[in-house]
Amino acid sequence: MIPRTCRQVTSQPRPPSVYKSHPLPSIHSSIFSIQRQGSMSLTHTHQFGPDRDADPSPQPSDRTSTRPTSIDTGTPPINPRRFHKRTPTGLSKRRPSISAAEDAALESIDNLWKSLSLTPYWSTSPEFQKDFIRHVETSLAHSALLGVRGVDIWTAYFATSLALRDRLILHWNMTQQAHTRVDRKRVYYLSLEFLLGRTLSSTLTNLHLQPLLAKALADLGLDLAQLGDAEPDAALGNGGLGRLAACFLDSLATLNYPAWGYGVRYDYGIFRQEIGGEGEQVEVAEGWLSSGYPWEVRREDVRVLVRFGGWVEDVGAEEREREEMSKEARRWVGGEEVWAVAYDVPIPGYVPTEGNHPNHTTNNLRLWSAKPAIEFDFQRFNRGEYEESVRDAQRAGTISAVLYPNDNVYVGKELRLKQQYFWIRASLYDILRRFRKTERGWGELPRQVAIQLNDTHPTLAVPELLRVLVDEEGMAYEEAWPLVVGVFAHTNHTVLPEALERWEVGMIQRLLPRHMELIYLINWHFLSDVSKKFPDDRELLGRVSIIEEGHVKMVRMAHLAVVGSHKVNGVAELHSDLITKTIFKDFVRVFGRDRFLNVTNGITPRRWLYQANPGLTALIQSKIGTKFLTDLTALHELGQYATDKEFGKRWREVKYRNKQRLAAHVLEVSGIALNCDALWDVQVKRIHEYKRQTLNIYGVVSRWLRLRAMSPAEKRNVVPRVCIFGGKAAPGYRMAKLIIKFINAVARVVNADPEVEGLLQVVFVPDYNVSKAELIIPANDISEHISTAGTEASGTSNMKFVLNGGLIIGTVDGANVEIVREIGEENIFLFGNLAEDVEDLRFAHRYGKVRMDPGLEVVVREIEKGTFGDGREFGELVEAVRGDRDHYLISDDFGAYLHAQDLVDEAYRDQAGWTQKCITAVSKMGFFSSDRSIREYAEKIWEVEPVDVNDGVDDD
Ligand code: NBG
Repeated sequence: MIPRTCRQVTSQPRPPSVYKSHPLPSIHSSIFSIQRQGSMSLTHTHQFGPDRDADPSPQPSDRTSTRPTSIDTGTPPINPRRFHKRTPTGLSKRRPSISAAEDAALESIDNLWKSLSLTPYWSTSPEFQKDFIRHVETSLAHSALLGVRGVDIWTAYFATSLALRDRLILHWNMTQQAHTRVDRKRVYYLSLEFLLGRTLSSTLTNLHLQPLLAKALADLGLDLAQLGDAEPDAALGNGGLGRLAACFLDSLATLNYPAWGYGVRYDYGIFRQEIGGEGEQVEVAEGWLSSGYPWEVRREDVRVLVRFGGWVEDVGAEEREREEMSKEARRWVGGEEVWAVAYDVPIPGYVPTEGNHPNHTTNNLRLWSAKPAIEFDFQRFNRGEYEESVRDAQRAGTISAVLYPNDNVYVGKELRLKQQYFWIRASLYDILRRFRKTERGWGELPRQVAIQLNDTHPTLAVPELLRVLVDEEGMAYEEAWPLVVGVFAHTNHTVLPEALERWEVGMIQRLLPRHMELIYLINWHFLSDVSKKFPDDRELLGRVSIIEEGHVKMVRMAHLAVVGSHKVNGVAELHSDLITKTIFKDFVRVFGRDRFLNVTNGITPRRWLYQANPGLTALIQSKIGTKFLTDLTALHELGQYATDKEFGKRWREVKYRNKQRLAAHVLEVSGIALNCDALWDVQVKRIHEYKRQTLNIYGVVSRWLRLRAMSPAEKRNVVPRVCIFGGKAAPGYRMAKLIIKFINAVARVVNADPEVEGLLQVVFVPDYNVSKAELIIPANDISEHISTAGTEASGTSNMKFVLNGGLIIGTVDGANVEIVREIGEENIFLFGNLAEDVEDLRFAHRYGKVRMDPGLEVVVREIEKGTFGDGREFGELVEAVRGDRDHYLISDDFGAYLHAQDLVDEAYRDQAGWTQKCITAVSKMGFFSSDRSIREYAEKIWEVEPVDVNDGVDDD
C-alpha cells in the first residue's frame, strides 16, 4: 500500500484571507505600493535595459498586512490572476491596447529616443578615451585635470570596465529584443554556482577590443594588463561544477542560443585562502563586492517576493468554481517574505570576425540578491526598540550573503535550503513571466521553455512549477505534470554518496509547507505508476521512492530530479554509464533507457587557450589561422607540425616563457625561485580525499628518499622536477585541511635539503582560483588527475591542461577515458585499478586481506618518524591508508603510480619526442570544446535553435 500522506501538513490557526486584486497600471505609470507600516516601495513598469518585460502586475500574493494601493493608474482594476489565466490551448484574456492617436504621439517621441541612442562599439581611440574619462570624472568622481597621476589603478580599471559595460548593454538590449521578436524556445540554465573569474579580459577577448583599448590606454599613460590584474575574481562557485556553468554561458552566447543563466549574487563568494605559519589553510572572507562590481546592473524594477513558512489552506468551493480551479488547488499563505532583486551580468559571445563588431549575441546572467520586504519596523522603532526595528531586515539579507564552500559534500543546513528556494522561486517567476508575455497557452510551455537543473541544487523548481500551475493557474495535476516533466532536464555531477542531497521532511514542511504536500503528491502518483508496472516488486518502491523512510524521514532530491525531468545526463561517458548502473539503476527500469544520456563536459577555448595562453595561441595561429577558436576540431591541422623541428623549438620556447611567468608569481607569494628547466608537474583542484592529493605527495616523499640515496653520478642522470600543488579545502573538512598542511610540511623539508637542490622542488600555490588557473595551467608539462577510479565524474581541468600543451598522468576515471581515446594511449600515462575492481578491493581491505604496498610503507615510516613535523599530527593521514581504512585505495595504486612517474621521466628525457606527443595531443583535443557540449544539450535535450540577432531587424 502506498500511504497518501500529502495532506499531512499540520494546520495552524488561519487568519482570514485578505487577498486583494491589484489594479493594473497604464503604460505610462508606475505602481507605488505602500508597504507595511508605511514604508514605501516603487515598482516600475517602465522597462529599461534588456528585459523590457517585467510584469506590470504585482504577484499573486497573500500578504496579510500589505495593501498595495494604486496611484494614477488610469485603468480599471483587473484581477491579475484572471489576467494571466490560460487554458492549455490558448489565452483566455488579452492585454488592453492603446488607441491609434496615443500610438502616433508615442512614435514621434520614440524617434527622438532612437536618434539619441549610442552606437555599440568604438572604432577609434578617442571615442573610447572620451567614455573612459567621463567615467573617471563622473561615475568615480576623480578629476581628469590632475592627469594620469590623479587616478589609481583601481579607478582606471573601474572606468574602463564601466565604459565597456555601457556598450555591452546596447548589444544585450538588441539581443533581448531579437529574442522577443523571434519568439523561439529559450533555454534557462539554473546553477547555484557560476565561477566566472575575471571579466575585463574575457570581454576584450570575445570582442577583439584588446588592441584598441591597449593603445588608447597607453596613450593615457596606463597599462591595460595592469588594470586587468586589479580585477578580483567573481568567485561564485567552488570548483568544476561552477566553472562548467561559466564555460557553458560563454558557449551559449557564442553559438547564438537564446539562453539565460540564473544564480545567486552571493555577497561572499568562495573564501580567499592564505597559508599560515604552520603551513595550514587560513580562510579569509572575500568581500568581492565591497568596492563595487562594474559588470552588473542592478534591476530595481525586477524583483520577486519569496515566501517562507506559513501554512496551507483549502480554496473555498465557491472560489474554486469561479476561478475554474482543479480539486488539487490549495493556497499557501502566511509566514515571512523577502524580496529577490535582480542583478544582471551581460555575457557576450565571441565575435568570430576581427575588426568589425556586427550585432552579436549578448546573453544575460541574472543573479538574485535578498532584500527585506519590510525595510524598517516603524512600530518597534516608535516604541524605542531600535535594534529590533531593523533586525528582520538584516535577517533577510543573510539568505544570499554567502556561498556554501563545499565541493562534492552536501550540508543539510536550513539556510542553504532557504537559499535554494529563494533562487528557484525568483527564477521561475521570471521565466514564467516572460512566457506569459507571449500570450501562448500553457500547453506550449515545453515547446517554448527548457530549464536545465544543474545538479540537484535547483530541484525545488519541480514542485514550485507544479504549485504555480495547480494553485495559481488552476490546472489539474494530470494536466500540469506532463508540462513540468517536459520543461525540466537534470544533470548529475557526482556519484559520491556524501554529495547527494537529502533534506529532512520536517525542515521542508516548516519552510515550504505547500511544496512538501506536492512532493508527497508527486511521489504518490509516481509510486502508483511503479507499482502498476512492477506489481510483484515491493522493495523496488522503497528504493525508488522520493521519500526515504527511516528514523528521520528525508527527501531524496536526486530522485525528485529524475522523476521531474524528461532527460537526465551524466558528464562523461564512464560517469553516465556508472549512474545507470548504480544510483539510477532502478530508474532505468522504471522510465526506460531513453531518459538517460551522456553529455561529456567541455571547456571554452576562448578563455582556456586564447586568453590564458597568448603565446601558444599566437604560435598555433601562425600555422592554422584562428578558426580553432570557434571550431576546436580545426586544431587537427596542427598534427602535421608534430615532427617539425623548428615548430617544436618554438613550442618549447612558449612553454618556457609560461613557466617564467608562473615562476615570477611563485617567487612573489612564496619566496621560492623555481627551476624553469625542470619538468613541471601540477596538481591543482579542490582538496578532497577522492582526488588523492595524498597519492601525489607520498609519491613526492618517495622520490625525495630515492634521490637522497643516490650517488652523485646517479643524480646527474635524474630529470629535475618541480611539483606544484594548489586548491582549497572546505573549512569544515578536517582531513583535507590536514593534507594541505602536510604538503607544505614536505615542501619545507625538501626545498631546504641541499642534497636534492636543483633536482626536486615542491610548492603549494595559495588561493587557487580561476585567474590563478589561467597562470598555472599554461606552465604545465604534466598534470595529475589521479582520483580513485569511478569517483571523479568528469574533471574539466584535465582538458585545460592538455589543451595548453601538457600531458596527463591519470587513472582510468572521468573524462580521462575519452581523452585517451581522442589523443591516443601513447600520449598519456594511465595507471591504477579500474572502476569495476574498486568494490572488490574495498571488500578485501575491510576483511584485512591486503598488505600495504612496500614503497608506501617506507613513506609512512618516514612520516611517523617525524621527518615532516609532528608524527602524531600527521598520523591521521597515515591511518587513512592502513588496511581497512584505505577507502580510496592509495596503497593499491601506489606501485603503479610510481612506475607511471618513472615512465614520465623517461619520456621527458627525449625533449623532441615529448614535444611531439604534446603537439599531437593538442591537435586532437577538438572534442573537448564546451561548444560541442552545448550543441549536444541543445539538440538532444533542450531542442532549441540558435537565433540570429539580426533577424528581422529591418522588418519593423
Ligand atoms: C563535479 C565533479 C567533477 C566534474 C564537475 C563538472 C560536483 C558535485 N561535481 O568531476 O566532481 O567535472 O562536477 O561536471 O561538484
